Amino acid sequence: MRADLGFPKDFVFGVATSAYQIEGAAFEDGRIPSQWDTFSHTPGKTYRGETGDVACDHYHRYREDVELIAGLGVSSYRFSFAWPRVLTEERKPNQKGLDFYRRLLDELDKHQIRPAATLYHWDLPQWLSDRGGWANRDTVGYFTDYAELLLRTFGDRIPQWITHNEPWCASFLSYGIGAHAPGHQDWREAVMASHHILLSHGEVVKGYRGMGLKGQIGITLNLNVTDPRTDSEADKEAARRGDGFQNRWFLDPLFRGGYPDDMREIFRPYVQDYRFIHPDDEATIATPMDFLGVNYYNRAVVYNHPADTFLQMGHVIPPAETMTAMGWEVHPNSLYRLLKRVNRDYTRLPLYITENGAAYEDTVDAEGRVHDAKRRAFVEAHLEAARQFVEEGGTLKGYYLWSLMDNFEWGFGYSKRFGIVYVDFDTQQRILKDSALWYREVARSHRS
Ligand code: IFM
Repeated sequence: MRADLGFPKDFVFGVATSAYQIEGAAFEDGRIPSQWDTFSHTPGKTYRGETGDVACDHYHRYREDVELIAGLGVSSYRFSFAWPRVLTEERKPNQKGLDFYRRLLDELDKHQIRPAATLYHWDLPQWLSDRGGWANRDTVGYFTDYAELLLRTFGDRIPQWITHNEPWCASFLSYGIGAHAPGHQDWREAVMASHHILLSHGEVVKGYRGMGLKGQIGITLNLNVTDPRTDSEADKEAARRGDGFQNRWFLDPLFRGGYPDDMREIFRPYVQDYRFIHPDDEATIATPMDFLGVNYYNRAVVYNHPADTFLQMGHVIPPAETMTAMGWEVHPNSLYRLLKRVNRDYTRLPLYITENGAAYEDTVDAEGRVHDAKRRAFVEAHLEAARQFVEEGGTLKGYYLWSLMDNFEWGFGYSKRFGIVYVDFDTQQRILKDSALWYREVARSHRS
């Protein structure tokens, strides 16, 4: 087995999770409801009505889980804080919730695992969702208060902070497409939400600087490569719209000081006017940060499709043999292309792949093993693409595999397994899949 993949010695290998997907204990120790509790408990919203009430029961099993992480030999762990766990509805700190994260950080310290913390991975407190959620500008202020509490409490012991995970999902998928909480289908709300999320990112970066903390702060975007189906001008234009929707709408304000004009025009019929973008907002969003987190799963191949009323764009369905269980095309070379593009067109800041991984149908065999050869091949090919990028002078500094363990995959409930550790959701038993055994070799030989 070729274990040392040849990354520079300071390259970070990690694993990633998020609070609502693994913690469970949804009603314990003062945690208040989030929009995902409400959404998952609403009939028809998630696969078989599954919820994150128990999930991986990580809230009670964090010690064992940190041991699992340590055993993998990775040097860093990316997790998210649950906003509804650490602040009450009266916006008072919830000590029991904070204590949980303190204990988690203690365990990570004990094993010398560097924490990378995401402030927001979609579990907006329900009471804020009731007031319009991210479509309401007031949420920006509530978010900065929440961030300040965590930065004051843990700022000196967490070296890497991610303000938001995947603003595209938290806005467009949640308020426009409606597949994620709060499940609205209103493009005005969606565009407003995207703006308020980015604005809140900028405000928190400013706050972080003001606190004089020594670590790094950035944001994680879910980016892709959008290819046209043919060389026709019409398909290329469709790909440009797809790219604007997925990538440029977020990258341009963060790194070029403003939203792209073509996308502003495309959204204009829905938003009516852009009065919700105040004069200084774009400057705030572009507040310099320390790194960019990139979540990469697949590329999109699109074509011009006038019947589609939103972007006049259709998606080509990839051949079945190239798909993961999510129906996403396996395309490692597009990770390389994406990183190249980010370095070339946007920034030479350090980049981290904050998520990459795959869902496949896993089964436990008679010996209690999970032979997930496809997942291992997926990760290996993507790491190879990443390594090529680094070798050519790219600014990539780390790779976080999504995910440490099988968990609540949002609308898909527990039906999609992304973990390198198998979770039996009846018994909460954890089993290292073959991909975990391989990743362990990679991480260990990198460290030694
Ligand atoms: O599980 C999600 C995660 O919460 C955000 N990024 C994509 C993953 C797989 O769908």
